[in-house]
Amino acid sequence: MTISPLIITCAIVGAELSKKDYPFLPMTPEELAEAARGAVEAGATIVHLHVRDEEGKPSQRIDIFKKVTKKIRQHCECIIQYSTGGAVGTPLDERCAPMKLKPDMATLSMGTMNFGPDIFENTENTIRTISRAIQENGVMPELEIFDCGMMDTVDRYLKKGFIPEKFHIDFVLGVPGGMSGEIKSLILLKDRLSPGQTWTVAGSGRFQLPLSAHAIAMGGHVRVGIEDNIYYRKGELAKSNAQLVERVVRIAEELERPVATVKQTREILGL
Ligand code: KMH
Ligand code: ZN
Repeated sequence: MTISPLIITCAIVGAELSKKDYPFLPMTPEELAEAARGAVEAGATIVHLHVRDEEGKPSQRIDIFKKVTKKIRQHCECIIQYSTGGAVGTPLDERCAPMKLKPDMATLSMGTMNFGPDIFENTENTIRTISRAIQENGVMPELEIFDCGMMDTVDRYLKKGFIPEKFHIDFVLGVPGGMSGEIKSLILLKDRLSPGQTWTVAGSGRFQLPLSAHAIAMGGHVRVGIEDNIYYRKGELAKSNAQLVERVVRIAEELERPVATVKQTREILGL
């Protein structure tokens, strides 16, 4: 069996963090473009993007997504994946809005869950509405799976035609309220996949490193970045998104797994 090149996604900012949590958090269009450039230069080919407004608050405003996308494209070549999750509590129409810009990819979370102390709402109506916005704009969805039951939802919604047949999967593990980031969670989820289905794992916090290493060995793909994990190691903040990507590249090299180029990423995901 030939193993495909490793696709590295970098989630550069997210919606939940502030500068109080992480002083180097990129927030302005210039900072986000610089963070993306660093991550891509280090080996990432997909940038998972949230944006912030002028006050640093999470936003789904089209004009900001447009500006940040333009700046990223000026700095580097990569696949840009917009978040439709937004922040906890973002209204549904706002979550869908940036799809009008037709990004390469967009996320589609597959169920409602506790998200730390909050509720991340993804009802059937939410999922169908976002899925429609994604499909109408010819965007490739990445299904965000936070728990095992969400795989059952994928099967059910596929049968009902609520979600498109072609997608990439991202197992987001270790979020308080979702499935744990232990390796056995990943093994359980991977067993649920149809043959040939492409997948990534995004480990939250301290789970990021061990899950990344296992995904590389298991033939999956990896997402790292400050959105999911602000630490390089226990008690030591990561210097940047790029630093987290660089470590994945080094592990992949040791495991003799080549890192995908943008062209290869497009081929692997059928973009
Ligand atoms: N901010 C989280 C509530 C996504 O990007 O699609 C949801 C999230 C998932 O980050
Ligand atoms: Zn996100």
